[in-house]
Amino acid sequence: MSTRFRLAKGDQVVVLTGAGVSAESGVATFRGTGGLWEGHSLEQVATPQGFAADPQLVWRFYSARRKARRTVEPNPGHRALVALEQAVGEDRFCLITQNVDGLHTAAGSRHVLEMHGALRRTRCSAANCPLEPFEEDLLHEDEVPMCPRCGSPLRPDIVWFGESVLHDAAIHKALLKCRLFIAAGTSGTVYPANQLGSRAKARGAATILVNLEPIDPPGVDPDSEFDEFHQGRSGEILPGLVDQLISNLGPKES
Ligand code: BJW
Repeated sequence: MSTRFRLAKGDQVVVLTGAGVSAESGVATFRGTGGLWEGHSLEQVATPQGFAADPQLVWRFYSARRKARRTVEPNPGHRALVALEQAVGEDRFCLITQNVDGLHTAAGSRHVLEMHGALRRTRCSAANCPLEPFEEDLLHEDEVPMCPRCGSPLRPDIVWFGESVLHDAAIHKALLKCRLFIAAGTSGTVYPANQLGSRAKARGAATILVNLEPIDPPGVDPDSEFDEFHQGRSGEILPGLVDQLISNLGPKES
């Protein structure tokens, strides 16, 4: 399926990605059969209360994710988004990702906002501790690491339910002048990421959804925030979509 949208030079493009974009790299998605939540209670592993109750269980969950991350590589979907950024320019492109796997940066994307944190970072669980989040790839399967500054348990630098997402101000700024918004590989179940499409649309952006399953698609759901739906695997759809956008890139609008 081709897109009816055309970009002009200078247009601001915002892309939101979710777990589906990393699925073809071999990273499990969250919901549904075989998803990361299967066999885990999300209250136990993805809330600050779950961490307070059993930090070792949470570290075991994220250590398994860190270990799995070591063996995966970016896929054609990630690489297509690198090409799109290079074509429109880093200053006109913003890639907002809910993914914590770092695969967009590994692929070569530069303007990336990881709104749900990063698997490769650890931070102190105490709110007022001066320790900065730091990068590490250690597994903590059998011990809970402690903060060298205040002695509180260290935790993965991941945004759990009930916590504020990262880069809120930068996300807001990117949406202000957005002309094209593409959401890819996300179930749209988690706030506030699931509001970004309608926020972009309210600012006049054209909106495209790329997803394996239909999520309130345009034409079926009259209230859909998306103007266009491309159903399929992002690793197969995004390269073609990006090719079209790049080859039809028009002159700067006056
Ligand atoms: C493919 C594909 C392929 C597959 N190609 N597609 C009541 C109480 C407390 C809070 C709330 C509440 N009601 C609402 C809230 C707010 C809450 C929320 O949204 N909850 C809902 C679930 C009900 N949100 C928050 O708490 C957020 N903070 C916040 O709102 O702060 C203000 C606030 C605080 C308190 C109260 C109210 C407001 C923070 C959200 C943090 C989310 N964190 C997680 C887990 C940690 C990360 C980790 O461990 O890795 O982030 S949740 C999990 O879901 C993860 C993901 O980033 C996120 C989104 O999932 P995603 O990416 O969409 O994946 P899936 O699996 O759902 O979907 C994959 C899709 O891909 C599917 O559709 C497939 O079809 C598709 N697909 N293969 C293309 N090859």
